[in-house]
Amino acid sequence: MTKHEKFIVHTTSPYNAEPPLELLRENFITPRELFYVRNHGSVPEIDAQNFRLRVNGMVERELELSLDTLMNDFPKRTVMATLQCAGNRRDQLIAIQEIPGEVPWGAGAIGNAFWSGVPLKEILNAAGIKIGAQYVAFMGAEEVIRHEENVGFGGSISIDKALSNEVLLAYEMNSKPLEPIHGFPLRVIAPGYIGARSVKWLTQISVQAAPSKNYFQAHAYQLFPPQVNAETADWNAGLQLSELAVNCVITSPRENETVSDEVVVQGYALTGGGRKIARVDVSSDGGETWTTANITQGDQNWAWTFWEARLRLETGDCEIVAHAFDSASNTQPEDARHVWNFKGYMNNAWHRVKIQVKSEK
Ligand SMILES: Nc1nc2c(c(=O)[nH]1)N[C@H]1C(S)=C(S)[C@@H](COP(=O)(O)O)O[C@H]1N2
Ligand SMILES: [Mo]
Repeated sequence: MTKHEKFIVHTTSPYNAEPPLELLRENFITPRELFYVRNHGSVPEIDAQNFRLRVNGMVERELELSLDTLMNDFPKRTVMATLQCAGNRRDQLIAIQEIPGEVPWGAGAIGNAFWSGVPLKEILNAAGIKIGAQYVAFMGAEEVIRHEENVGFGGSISIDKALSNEVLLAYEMNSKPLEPIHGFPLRVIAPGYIGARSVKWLTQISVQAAPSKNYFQAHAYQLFPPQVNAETADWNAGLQLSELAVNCVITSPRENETVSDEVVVQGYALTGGGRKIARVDVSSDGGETWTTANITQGDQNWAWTFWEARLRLETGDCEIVAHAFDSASNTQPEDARHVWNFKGYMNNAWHRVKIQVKSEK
C-alpha cells in the first residue's frame, strides 16, 4: 500500500487513515496515495483467478460471475464520484461531547475518484428481479468481529438506487485496478450515499424485500437524536443512513494558522442525491454577513465542488465559518450541537476555523 508520508493514521489494525486537508485540496481527482481508508477488519487476500461474485435472493436466475466475465461480458462504465465516510468531521462532534470507540476523523475522510466497472443494474437485469424486491444487499469478504462473532461487513441500498445508472461494481479506481486496501478485486460504488454502502471486497449480492440485516446496516450507521445513547437506543427506530447531507469544509487556512489581513479561504463542498452545490458562503463575523465564494472546480453530479473566497480581516483572533446551499436549497445547521449523536455520524454543521490575523504592514 502506498499512502502519503503525511497521512494521518488513526488506527493501524484495522487501518483507518486520512490525508491532511491542505494536501487533499491540491487535486480535484484524489490520487490514490491521498485517498482516505476506512476499514472495519483486516484487508482480505483475494485471488483474482478464483474470485466469484454470487448473486442470489429474489432473482429469476442465481449467478456466479468470475472477474473475467464481469470485465468482458458486461458493459464498462466510468463514473466520477466522491466517497465520504459518515464519520467525516466527527472531531468537531467529539469536541462537544466525547464519542468513545469511534474513529476521530477530521474533515479528510473524503475523496474523489474515477471509478470504472459494471453498472449494478446490468447484473440485476441479467439475474432478473422478482416482483416484490425492494433492496439490494451486499457482503464483503473480510472477517469483522463484533461481540465475539464474525459479522462480516455488509449493507444495502434501495432497489431504485440499485437500478440507477450511477451505481457500479467497480474494478478500477482512477484507471488502475483497485488496490487491495480499497476493495480489490471488486467493490460497490454507490455515489451520493455514505461511504459505508460502497462495500469493498464484494463477494455477494442479494436481492431482498427488506434492508440488509448485517450489523453495519441494521445496527451501526444509524442516526439518533442528541439525547439518545448506546444504552437507550432503539435500533429499530434509528434513521438508516443512505443519502449524504449537504456539507462544506474549509481546507485553508488551517486551525490556529496565522494569516495576513487579506486571506484566501479555500475548501470543498458536496451534497447527496445527485444534486449540485449551488452556493458557498464564508463569514468572519459568526454569520452576520457573508461573502459568496467562487466555485473554482466541479459542476458534476456525484462529485464534490472546490471553492475559494477572498476575505479582508481585522487583525487579532478570528473565526471563519463556511456553509453551502445545494440545488434543492438544502443548507447546513449553524451549531454542531444540533446534529450531535452518540455514534458521531453525518456532521454537516457550519465548518469553523479559528485563526490569528496579522497586519501586512
Ligand atoms: N467490506 C468492507 N467494505 C467497506 C468498509 C469495510 O470496512 N469493509 N468500509 C466502508 C466505509 S465505512 C467507507 S467510508 C468506505 C471507505 O472506502 P475507502 O477505504 O476505499 O476510502 O468503504 C466502505 N466499504
Ligand atoms: Mo465510513
